[in-house]
Amino acid sequence: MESYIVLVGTAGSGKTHLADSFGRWLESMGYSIARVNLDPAAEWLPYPPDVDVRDYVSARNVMSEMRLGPNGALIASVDMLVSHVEDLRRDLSGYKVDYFIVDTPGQMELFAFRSSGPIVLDALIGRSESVTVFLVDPVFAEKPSSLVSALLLSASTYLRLGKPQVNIVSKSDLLLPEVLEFLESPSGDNRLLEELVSREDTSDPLLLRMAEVLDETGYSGRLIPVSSETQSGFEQLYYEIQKILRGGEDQVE
Ligand SMILES: Nc1nc2c(ncn2[C@@H]2O[C@H](COP(=O)(O)OP(=O)(O)OP(=O)(O)O)[C@@H](O)[C@H]2O)c(=O)[nH]1
Ligand SMILES: [Mg+2]
Repeated sequence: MESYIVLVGTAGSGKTHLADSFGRWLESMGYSIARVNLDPAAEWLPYPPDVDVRDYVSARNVMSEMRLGPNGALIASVDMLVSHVEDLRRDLSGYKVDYFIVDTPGQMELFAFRSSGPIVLDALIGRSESVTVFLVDPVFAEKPSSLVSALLLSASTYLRLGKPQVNIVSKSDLLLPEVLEFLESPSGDNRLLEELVSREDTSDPLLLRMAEVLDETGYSGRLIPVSSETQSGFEQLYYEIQKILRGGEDQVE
């Protein structure tokens, strides 16, 4: 049965390039994939989407027809997608593939945090298995305090979408060596808190407590550095996806 890999992250975090590059990597490993563009505002995509919401709703048209700004048009477009769920399901059913890779809108707060985004996503996924891949932009990985904020956003996305989630730091080819080293280090008990205290002079009780909570819950423990440019980290990403979807079978060494 096919599985859905849903790419979510802040604007410009690299979702679209990951859909392209990770899709190509999966194909090179012998899996069949189809790419789904769920972004009604996408202007240009590096991959030809197999299923494309812009066949039904285009944010650009909504913007001029309804005289809305870009954010209002995206909100209206995602709302309008709800009435095209059956069309999209029919399009998806034309593909018998191992994985559907779903590229989502850049303004994630207008997608994941409003009601229609998760409704559309759930309707498309149906009873299939799915995993959310949350992309942390490398800009948010430079400082431990920024990483705390990024992981809280990830956790809040997880609570909104309600699907098992893998967290990655995208564009890892741009990461400073010390940041990469931290991400690749074995996860200790107080990993993020220790990094925060050793690298930043902070006594903000909320920040320290949040770092502690992320450590206690294990949420700070698995953050895979991944690059769509070099395809580095793809094996580990695939391994984590498999662990969720199939309980660890079919792993790439
Ligand atoms: N160096 C480097 N740049 C990347 C990588 N992935 C994406 N980028 C660049 O980051 C920018 C944003 O990438 P996109 O894939 O469009 O990001 P997105 O999350 O789909 O963006 P929106 O849909 O507009 O929110 C582009 O300039 C990409 O070339 C990567 O792995 N390495
Ligand atoms: Mg995109």
